[in-house]
Amino acid sequence: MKEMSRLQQKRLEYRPLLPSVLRSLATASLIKIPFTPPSAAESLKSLFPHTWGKPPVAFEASKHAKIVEPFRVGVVFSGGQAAGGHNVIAGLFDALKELHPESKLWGFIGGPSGIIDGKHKEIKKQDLEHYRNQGGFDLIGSGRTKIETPEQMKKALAVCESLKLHGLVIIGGDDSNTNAALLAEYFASEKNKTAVIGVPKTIDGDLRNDHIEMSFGFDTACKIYSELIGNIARDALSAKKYYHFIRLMGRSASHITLECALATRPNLVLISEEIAKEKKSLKKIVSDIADLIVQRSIEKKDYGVILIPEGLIEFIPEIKTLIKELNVNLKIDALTKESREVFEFLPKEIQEQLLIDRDPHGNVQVSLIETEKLLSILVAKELKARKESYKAKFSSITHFFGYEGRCGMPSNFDANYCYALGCTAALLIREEANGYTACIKNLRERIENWQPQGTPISLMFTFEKRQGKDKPVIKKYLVDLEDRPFQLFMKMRKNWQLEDHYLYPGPMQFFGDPSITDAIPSILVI
Ligand code: FBP
Repeated sequence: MKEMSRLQQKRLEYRPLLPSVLRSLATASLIKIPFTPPSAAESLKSLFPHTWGKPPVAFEASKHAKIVEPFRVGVVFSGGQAAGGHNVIAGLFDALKELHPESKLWGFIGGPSGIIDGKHKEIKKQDLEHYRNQGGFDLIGSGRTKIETPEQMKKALAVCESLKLHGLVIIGGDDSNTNAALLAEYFASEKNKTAVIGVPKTIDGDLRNDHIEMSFGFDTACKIYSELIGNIARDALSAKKYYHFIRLMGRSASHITLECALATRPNLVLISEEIAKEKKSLKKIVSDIADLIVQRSIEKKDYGVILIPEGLIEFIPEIKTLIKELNVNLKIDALTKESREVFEFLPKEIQEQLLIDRDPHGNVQVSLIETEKLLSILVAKELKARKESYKAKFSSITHFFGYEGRCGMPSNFDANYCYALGCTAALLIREEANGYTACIKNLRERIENWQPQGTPISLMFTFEKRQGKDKPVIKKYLVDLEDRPFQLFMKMRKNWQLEDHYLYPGPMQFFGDPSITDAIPSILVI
């Protein structure tokens, strides 16, 4: 037996709560949901001739048990880790066994490249013994390879055929679910019977639409970051000498930052989507932060907490243009006059990050840019320039919270949600629902009322220009400035600036008062 902490052992005993319809899988029967085809229906029909036109489906308890043969299923993690992944596999495994005890499940190793290269292992009951309700993806690992090219699809097909798979479950974000739809279409065009099923995963919370209420992992990540932010706020309030600049993960959208802001009430919170809407320049952001620091100093408060979303840099108009230009040509000499000025305004270490850190396509790796350092350096400079009006000592500490939150033990919400997603994926395989994403609706309600559904992935598509071509994609859901969570934040934030209203959420709880242990993300509740 692997050594485990006491809490790990205790969590192994947790039995995820199930929506009532998933309590007897054999009798869960499929119902079709009427739908309105999206505006791009005609183009989608021609791109997905074999999989287009199917309706969303739901499951309801019936009196009749469906008799099935044993299932053979493959499962893969795609992309960044998110808490609860192992529970998707546990739910899938248990459901397949419940549907037929001789069913088998294989895990593809190291992400989608495991499918292409045929690297897999059978997952048995004892393999899951140490992984139920635990964080991480390490049972089978994950990766960022995409199954896109005709050669990759051909290889994936050959591997699925050799394993005689009835289903292939791809646990991933918007891009992975998009690729799942392309793979589903390819399999169908080759008359292969493997049903490709997506499962919505990403801590970023940007895989949300009319069909997907929330991606898994978001809740746990936000609870972990919020604990840390609360602890830092309390330290700031106690020591009264530091400004903490905290960057929070979330490649593009600011959902994590907004959720953590509502949970902890820092003094200042930047929301990328608002900055883009207001076309705020970097200089203006810096000067606004400096204004706040000066005002707080008058109140004898030379400390504070500032939250910065990871994606911010790409939402600042002039930096976006600079990055675009650097992606085309790495040379500073090739920059336009405006971008050159912006580049020169940046601190040396950020200039270096822009020039050195490149992804495999040669693009600037925006998520590696230390925006929290960028802002703290520029704010220090700005305050120095204001020495007539600002006499205090500005001391700052920078933090980046990212990997800390992706593999924590899943919250009760994520543990239950992921297990239900795994069971739903098994039901979709039983129904041969090729090209569907497993979804759970009514997440705001009591778990027994959660509604397992399947949505054709192509129904979530819109077209976006990618590398000059129109591509079907699942649109990333950014923070909606008109929506209630942002509106509520907007109403409260003024008070947080000068008065300190910090909240200390404390560590995530697994035992005790259900209003704490079973709390769901506030952006889902509001
Ligand atoms: P996914 O979209 O694959 O879920 O990953 C999201 C994320 O955690 C982002 O928040 C972050 O910017 C990125 O992954 C980090 O990627 P990597 O794990 O490759 O460093």
